[in-house]
Amino acid sequence: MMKKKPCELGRAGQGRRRLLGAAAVATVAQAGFMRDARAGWVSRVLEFEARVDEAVQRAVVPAGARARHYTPADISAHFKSNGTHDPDDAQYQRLAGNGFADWRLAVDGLVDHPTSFSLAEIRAMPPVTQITRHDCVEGWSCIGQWTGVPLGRLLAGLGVQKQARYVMFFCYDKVSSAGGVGGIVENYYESIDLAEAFHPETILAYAMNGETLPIPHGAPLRLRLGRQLGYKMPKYLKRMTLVKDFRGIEGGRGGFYEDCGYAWYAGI
Ligand SMILES: Nc1nc2c(c(=O)[nH]1)N[C@H]1C(S)=C(S)[C@@H](COP(=O)(O)O)O[C@H]1N2
Ligand SMILES: [Mo]
Repeated sequence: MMKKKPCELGRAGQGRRRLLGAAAVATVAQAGFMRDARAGWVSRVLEFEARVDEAVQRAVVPAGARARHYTPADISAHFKSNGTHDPDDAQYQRLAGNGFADWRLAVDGLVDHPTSFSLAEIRAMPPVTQITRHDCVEGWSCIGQWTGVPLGRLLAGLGVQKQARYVMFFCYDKVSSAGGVGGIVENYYESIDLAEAFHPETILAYAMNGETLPIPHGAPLRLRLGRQLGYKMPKYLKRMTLVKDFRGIEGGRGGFYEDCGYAWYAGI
């Protein structure tokens, strides 16, 4: 019998998380102002801050750096589900009702060969399995084992075009900002750059702790990254698009949490 630990509050990084939280509150206030006043310069300043944050983090964590890997004994007995637990979406519920046999992941945008993949096709690709820690911006961490296909391997066959800079992910669930800051209601979405997309620890996961990915954790497919916070890992994937710029998409900041004021680069 494997000894399993509960998820932990805090751990290393709790102080930083609290700081991040405070910064996020400040940024949310700024973002609210930005929306109301449509002040172009504020938006430019915020974008500059985001770029500086990313540059500083990338200097500290080299692009090829790996996440810490754990052993089966470290796996959390109960892995918290956060955000959406079961998308309230008719199409998703139909797909789930049929064990996701008809689900397909569309891939389009700046690729030579736009296509879509069934779950069976994704499961037939050479898998990787890794035991890593999930850190939520709210201050809790859980350790889990994920199995899936490296995103880079999947993209490599599609002919990613030179102008492409980001992979955008669109999900089945609708979410809204807690305090209604800026009145944001969106389908969950996220974005990562190509360096992150081609990192070997960046996987599209369909299994967790040796079992089919459960609905609370994003069935049938979710993104897993080694070195960023939980909100950068969209669940309930529907479509991926390669773009050179995400400013014209949804709230324009590259993701739902970002549109609510959190950093685009959420390095751990
Ligand atoms: N589609 C979607 N993806 C999502 C979320 C969500 O609400 N919807 N929540 C995010 C947040 S904040 C976290 S911490 C993780 C939670 O993943 P888990 O439910 O497997 O713990 O998913 C992220 N991805
Ligand atoms: Mo999170």
